[in-house]
Formats: sequence, structure tokens, C-alpha cells
Amino acid sequence: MRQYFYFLLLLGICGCDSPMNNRVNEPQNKAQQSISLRFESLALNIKTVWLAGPEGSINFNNKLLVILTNEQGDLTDLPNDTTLQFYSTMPSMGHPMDDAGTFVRMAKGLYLNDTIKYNMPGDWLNELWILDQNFQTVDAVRWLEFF
Ligand SMILES: [Cu+2]
Repeated sequence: MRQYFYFLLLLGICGCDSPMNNRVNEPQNKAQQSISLRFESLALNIKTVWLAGPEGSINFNNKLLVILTNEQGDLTDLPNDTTLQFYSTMPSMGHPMDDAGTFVRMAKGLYLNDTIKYNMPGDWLNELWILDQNFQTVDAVRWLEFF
């Protein structure tokens, strides 16, 4: 009976400090080095890769590579007369990022933005837009990251 009591006590102590409990307390949207997304209306697959960052510091230059592929999985460029634009806001505080930077086409289907700056650490709702010549949104995706 006493052994059983100690067993329960031990179980209780371990339960309070178990890895499972820690996991629940962690943010659910941690920064990921790479995310797969999709521009639905254009049927373009997107893979984002952070080559530097993400870091929530005004002094850090984040670098985001965007890889575009078609339905066959082949690298493909943006549709004619469109541009790729990054944007991000902090939902919990209602303010935008510091610098959305500019995408440069490196090669077919490869677009690099190496001047992305966030003001502070926390939750960031990142967005990628495809814009036409009149800066109207042709397609867009959003994803939340915490860093
Ligand atoms: Cu903020």
C-alpha cells in the first residue's frame, strides 16, 4: 500500500514537469525555415525558405527565397506583367513591419528578397502578394509565424 502511494506521488511530480506540459505552453506557430503554400487562382505552388532569419530585430536583414513551381512541379516564373510583394503585420499589436523589401528574380522560378526587416519579436502574419501592373492583387497567401 505504501509502495502504491509513493508510486502515485512520483507520477504526480513527474506529471507536473513532463515534456507534454511544456509543449502545450509553447507558441503554436513557431518560425519555420521552409513552408509550402499555394497561389490557388494561379495554380502556382510556393515554397518559402528563410536564408537568414526570421528575426524580430530592426537591425537584422531577413532573407526570404520564394520558389515557384507549376502543377508538374517544374520551376516557373510569375505570370507576365505581375510582381511578387512581401508584407507582414503584427496582429496582436496592429502595426506593420519595418521594411517589406523587394523581390529580385534570381533564376527561373526563384525570387529573393534580402531586405526584410521586422520591428520587434513576436507574432507576425506574413503575406505574399502577386500584383498586376495597377498594383491590384491577383493572388495572395498568408501564414502566421512566431519568432
Ligand atoms: Cu508589435
